[in-house]
Amino acid sequence: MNGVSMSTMQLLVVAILLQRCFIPTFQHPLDPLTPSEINQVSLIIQNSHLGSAISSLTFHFVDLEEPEKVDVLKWLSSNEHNGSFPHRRAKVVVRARGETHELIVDLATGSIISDHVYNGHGFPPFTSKEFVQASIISQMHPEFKESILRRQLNLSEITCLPLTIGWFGELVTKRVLRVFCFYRGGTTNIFARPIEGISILVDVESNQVIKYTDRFKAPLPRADGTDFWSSGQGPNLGPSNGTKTGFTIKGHEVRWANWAFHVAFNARAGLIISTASIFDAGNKKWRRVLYRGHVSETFIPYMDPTSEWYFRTFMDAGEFGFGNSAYSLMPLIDCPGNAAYMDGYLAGADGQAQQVARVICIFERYSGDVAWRHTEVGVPGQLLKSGKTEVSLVVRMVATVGNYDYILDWEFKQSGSIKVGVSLTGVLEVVATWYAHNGPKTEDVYGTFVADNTIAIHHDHFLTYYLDLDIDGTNNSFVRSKLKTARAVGIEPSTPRKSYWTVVRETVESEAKARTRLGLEPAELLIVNPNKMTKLGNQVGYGLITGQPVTSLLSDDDYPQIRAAYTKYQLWVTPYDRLERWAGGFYADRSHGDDDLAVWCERNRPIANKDIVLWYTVGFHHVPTQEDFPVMPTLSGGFELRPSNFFERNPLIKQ
Ligand SMILES: *[C@@H]1O[C@H](CO)[C@@H](O)[C@H](O)[C@H]1NC(C)=O
Ligand SMILES: *[C@@H]1O[C@H](CO)[C@@H](O)[C@H](O)[C@H]1NC(C)=O
Ligand SMILES: *[C@@H]1O[C@H](CO)[C@@H](O)[C@H](O)[C@H]1NC(C)=O
Ligand SMILES: *[C@@H]1O[C@H](CO)[C@@H](O)[C@H](O)[C@H]1NC(C)=O
Ligand SMILES: [Cu+2]
Repeated sequence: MNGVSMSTMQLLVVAILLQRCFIPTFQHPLDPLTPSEINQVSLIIQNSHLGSAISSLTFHFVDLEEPEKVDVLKWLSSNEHNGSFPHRRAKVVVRARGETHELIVDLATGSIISDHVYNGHGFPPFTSKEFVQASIISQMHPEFKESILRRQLNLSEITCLPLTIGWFGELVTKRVLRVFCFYRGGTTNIFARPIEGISILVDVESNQVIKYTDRFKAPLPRADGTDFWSSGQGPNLGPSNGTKTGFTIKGHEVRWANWAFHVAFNARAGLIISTASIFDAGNKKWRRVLYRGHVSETFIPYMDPTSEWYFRTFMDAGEFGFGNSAYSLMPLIDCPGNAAYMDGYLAGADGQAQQVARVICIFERYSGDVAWRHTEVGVPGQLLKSGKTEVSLVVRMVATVGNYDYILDWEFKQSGSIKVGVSLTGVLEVVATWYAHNGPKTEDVYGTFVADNTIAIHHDHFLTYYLDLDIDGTNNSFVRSKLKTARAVGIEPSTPRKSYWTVVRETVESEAKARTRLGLEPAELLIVNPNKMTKLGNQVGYGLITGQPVTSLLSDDDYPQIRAAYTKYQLWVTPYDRLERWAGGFYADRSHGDDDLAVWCERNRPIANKDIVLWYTVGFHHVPTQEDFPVMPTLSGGFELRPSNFFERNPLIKQ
């Protein structure tokens, strides 16, 4: 080989290596931390004074410390993005020597710029290592082994699951998990076969069983008929690989049709949509719509008040993490053949970056629906028909928190609408009972018989969304337009009508007045830019089209309700505060409800012509049915953000 071909060869090798070693880097101020940034953060903390107690240093939360909104907007609007790039900092929560440290780490200087010990109520999310440990400790506990042998069950067929326990007025709270066990014995649907009566309390800090109870025995539900795995739903049964994609993804930025937005992923919220803008073909301008949107908190209270169940009042996003609970999507089942995928990165308990491949998918949806249509019969001699088929862009993630799967969709439409979808599927939490099936004597059960000796417990799902809308700019107002019945009096010439309805617009001045219980009276809920009008003199805005008006039915003095007080209203509006993002408070595990949306709102801050945030809760009261067993067909809900006098006319009609 001569010298020239050697160097060509070397170039080739370098090119291949570069491709293999491709490391994602950030290019947008809201890009999630890259794996190398996560590892850098971990190293900085390990090397600090906190690292000296290395055996007890655990990482509970590692995320981008959000730059100031003004800095992000300045950078985005600077020509060619040549302004100064907002700082790259990480917000980190670690536990060390029994204390919770909140740290801000600056990545440019490689230093910890603040270290604050959190002494308030509640704890950071558990690490997956802690969940695994709690389960192992329980299964090795001698009294547990005895209980299993007494029940004549095989110890190798047990799966134990640790559950968060909420707060019920205790003065001193510890980081503990309550562990419950299930029997596989011929099924993969572990949730279908609870071993009743046994409850194990594990202290997560000392790694010990601190309370063991074996209160009673109940029949073990049958294994047959519970499996959903064997029904052969392997991959590749979906529709064939279809259409070419009409969108582009550059880093985390997505462009499609008239939309441009940013997609991020973190441990707590999972999927995050940021800086969504729409191109207005009418005036050839990009216009801002949504600064940030994501799931903020969830609340899933079960309605069995007995001692093995009363505490099951989960706040999944804060206690477990929706991003922590996200797994790689299944092509052609979770997302269609024309989907593109994005990977996500999380920090493990040791602070090291872990990849979740294909955690988010993005695809064009050809729903078969009609975007608009009309048949005109009024033009003499002609039958005019026209319309447009609906094609939208969907961004999707799935969080599997234990038994339940939440399919989270953000659907962008060319009409300017953003539809947010939540679909529930997965496996129900059931209790085993002596009753074989429903009958006159079974009035004391707290759910629905879904199989022999098996009751699926009543419960709710509340998913509260954080929606920082910035309609055509940062300062917005919340307008509640009530539809009021008016009497048809004083109209000349007189009318035979007695009544009609009219719209009474009210700009809501303060956050306490903005709290809304839907469904009591008809109202239009609008976020407007009070400083912008259409040419026709209407205030530019977006409407919130809500789903089912579901609020929590628990009494206000019930502990879980105190922790999730915000679920008494579906809608809240607060002034933007960078620190107010998690509706149930950042420290959700064992929280006392003293740092949540309802408490922030007590300050009753002004919200008119301010940077404001909408909090909307998608709720489901779930009375289980037999069809939900052994695995539940999806049940969907959601809401829509729809332009309201935002455009001068229907943006689907080319001008
Ligand atoms: C960015 O570019 C614009 C023109 O393209 C220039 O006027 C401005 O000074 C630049 N800003 C910086 C910070 O370089
Ligand atoms: C217990 O379960 C294990 C694993 O499934 C199996 O190998 C073993 O034979 C079982 N033992 C008994 C006594 O059935
Ligand atoms: C779909 O087809 C294209 C072109 O035939 C191919 O490049 C792509 O890998 C296929 N995708 C999947 C998910 O099979
Ligand atoms: C936007 O709101 C801020 C305070 O929240 C205020 O200082 C500013 O004047 C407002 N801007 C406009 C254009 O009204
Ligand atoms: Cu449910």
